[in-house]
Amino acid sequence: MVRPDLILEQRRVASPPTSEPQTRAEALAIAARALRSAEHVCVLTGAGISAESGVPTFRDAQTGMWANFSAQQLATPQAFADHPHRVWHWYAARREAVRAAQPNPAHAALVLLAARVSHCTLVTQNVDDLHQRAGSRDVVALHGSLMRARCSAGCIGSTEPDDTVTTRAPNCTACGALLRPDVVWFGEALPPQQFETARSAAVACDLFLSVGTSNVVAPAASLPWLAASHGATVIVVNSTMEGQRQGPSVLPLEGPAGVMLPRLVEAAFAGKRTRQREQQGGQ
Ligand code: BJW
Repeated sequence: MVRPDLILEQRRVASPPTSEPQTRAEALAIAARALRSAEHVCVLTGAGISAESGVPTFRDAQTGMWANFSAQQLATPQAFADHPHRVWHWYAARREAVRAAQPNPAHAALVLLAARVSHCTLVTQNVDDLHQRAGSRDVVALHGSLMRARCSAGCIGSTEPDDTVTTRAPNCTACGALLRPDVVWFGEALPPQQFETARSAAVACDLFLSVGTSNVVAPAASLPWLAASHGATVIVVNSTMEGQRQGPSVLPLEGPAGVMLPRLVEAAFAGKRTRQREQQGGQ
């Protein structure tokens, strides 16, 4: 039988942490070294990356007319079955908030990162479109899109919702059933191809970067540990490390993503040419 520890030894590991970093500056320097030497980076983002754009995180307490509901109660097939118009209205209000928001420096730092490393896979649990608007390409969206709708009876594919009336779920133009947000609710399966891409990237990467996620929702939450079990270093960027898993392969970077990510990318790649320039042999 092949010993798993020997398999891990054979993998190229991106400068794993050697000792517990003492200060934030030290943690940043160690993480930057790991990032600079990585060949394949897999990034997993959550709601925290959009917080500094003014988009509430999923587990933030709701405000205004939604204050009596929790997001966990509204994001379920049962909630839509029981109160489709209430659920539609909540999603329409969130679409409006996202349309008014702009990508922040954390989204921009990931665009820069993708240009600096040989291979970067960006996986998001977010349903906003801020990564795409920042300029990230080939975003692997595990939980669907807030900006799209589909027939609740499954007869048509994804469509852009008409938000002229936001308080009632519209009917499908093909079969008359209600349209629903094109997102993945609790108890629903993730898009299989997207999840397979994310899983393969977690297995293959030498550095996994987890940003702004509470890491509690399966199966996305398994990705960092899948990466770690295949020898990758895991950098966790979060405004708080409370509730985040620790371990010998984990480098915690505590602070707002909009501050920590640009610093990390700058520290890792200061003076290093972009991949495009390297390929062109440019100056
Ligand atoms: C900052 C910051 C700053 C703040 N800088 N950081 C028991 C009962 C029922 C179900 C289950 C159960 N046990 C397990 C399950 C399965 C379930 C699950 O995991 N539930 C857990 C809650 C326990 N999972 C599922 O149901 C999934 N499906 C599934 O398992 O299917 C099986 C199946 C197979 C085959 C056939 C059928 C079924 C589906 C999960 C779908 C999740 N969907 C949602 C809603 C999307 C639509 C919408 O947005 O309305 O996705 S839930 C919600 O959580 C949303 C998010 O993408 C996801 C993750 O949240 P995220 O991004 O981590 O946000 P927060 O708010 O939790 O955290 C923010 C973080 O940012 C915090 O850590 C802050 O500290 C940090 N932060 N500001 C950096 N400035």
